[in-house]
This record gives sequence, C-alpha cells and structure tokens, in this order.
Amino acid sequence: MKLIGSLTSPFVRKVRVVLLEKKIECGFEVDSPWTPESNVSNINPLGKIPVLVLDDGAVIFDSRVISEYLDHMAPNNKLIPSPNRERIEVKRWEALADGVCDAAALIFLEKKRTKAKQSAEWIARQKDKIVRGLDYMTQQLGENSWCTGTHFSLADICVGCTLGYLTFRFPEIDWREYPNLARLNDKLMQRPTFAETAPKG
Ligand SMILES: N[C@@H](CCC(=O)N[C@@H](CS)C(=O)NCC(=O)O)C(=O)O
Repeated sequence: MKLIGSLTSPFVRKVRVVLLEKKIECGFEVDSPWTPESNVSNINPLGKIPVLVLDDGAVIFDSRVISEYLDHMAPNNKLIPSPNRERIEVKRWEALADGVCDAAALIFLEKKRTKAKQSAEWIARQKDKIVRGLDYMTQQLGENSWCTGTHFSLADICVGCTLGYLTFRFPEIDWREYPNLARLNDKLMQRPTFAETAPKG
C-alpha cells in the first residue's frame, strides 16, 4: 500500500497521522499536483492529493474516504465510532476542519496569482469562512478534553491538522486567541504522530 502526497498538505497529514495512530505500514511517495512532473492526475481524475494506492492497484481518494477505509482496516485505536450519531458528529468535525483548510488553500492559491489578477473580495470571502469556522470550533469544543466524547478521535486529528496548516501558511491568523483550541493543539503536538508529520516545505 502506498500513500501519495506532499509534506505540506493538511489533508495528506491527516492520513499520515491516521496511519501512524493505527500503526498501519504504508509506503509514502512525495508528489505535489502543482509540479509539472506530477503523476497525480494520472491516478486521481481530480488531480488532488492524498491518494492511497492499494496492493491490488485500487486507488482511493479523498482524505475522508481514505481515513474511513484505514480505520476499518485495523480494529485497534478506533478513530471513528460506530454508533450513527457519534460517527456523524466526528464526520461533521471533519467537514468543518477540512472546510477551513479548503478556504485557507484557496487564499494561498489566489495570492500566488499576480497582484492584478487577485480578487480582494474572493480572499475576504474565504477569510470569513476561516474566522467563522474557528469560532464554531471553539464554541463546540468548549471545556471538553476532546472534540467529541471522552476519547481522542479523527475529529481531533482533523482539527490539529487544520490549526497546523494555518500556522504554516498564515501565521498572522492568531487562532491561539482561542484558548481551548490552543490547549487542544498543544496536547496533540505532544503525540509523536503529530510531531512527526508537522508541515514542512
Ligand atoms: N477534499 C479533498 C481535498 C484535497 C485537496 O484539496 N488537496 C490539495 C492539496 S492541499 C490538492 O491536491 N490540490 C490540487 C488541486 O486542487 O488541483 C481531500 O480531503 O482529500
């Protein structure tokens, strides 16, 4: 089995953390769809990372589908609970955290365009999603130890990867002003699975 992705993508990091938490052996091939020599669009029609290639050649994307597949692959360290309501709660955190990353990635890409082509309105629209997303996260987390229930789950992984990506690309977005998100992040960063996968590029 082989994971394909970059060292900067929060979606790839999510899958790398899941693999490490579940102690699943997997190869890793670094490939960024933004480089001209990238092979990603030949295996994922959407041209996005992460992509997981199974030993029989089957291809799995995106990060949500891959994470669910991996969690079911091994019974240890369950990251997505089975009861419907709890499962959907974790998946909603995932949608929220991924949505904040989507908005942040769109700003990053927009800022790569020449100044004349950049839309301040578009950037502001995406920034609003990030701010509302962080507000929602902080409100939902409250004084709880973890995003859902009493255990570490995929929800915490997704939030940790999102906060890490914001720090990496947008250090000016001071999410540490939300003390409960800062507390959760600091706790996550003590896990070797997070420390090992911090974005670099
Ligand atoms: N919903 C997807 C999002 C993946 C995604 O947007 N990946 C970015 C890298 S952070 C990408 O490959 N972008 C290339 C493109 O949009 O062409 C997932 O969860 O895997």
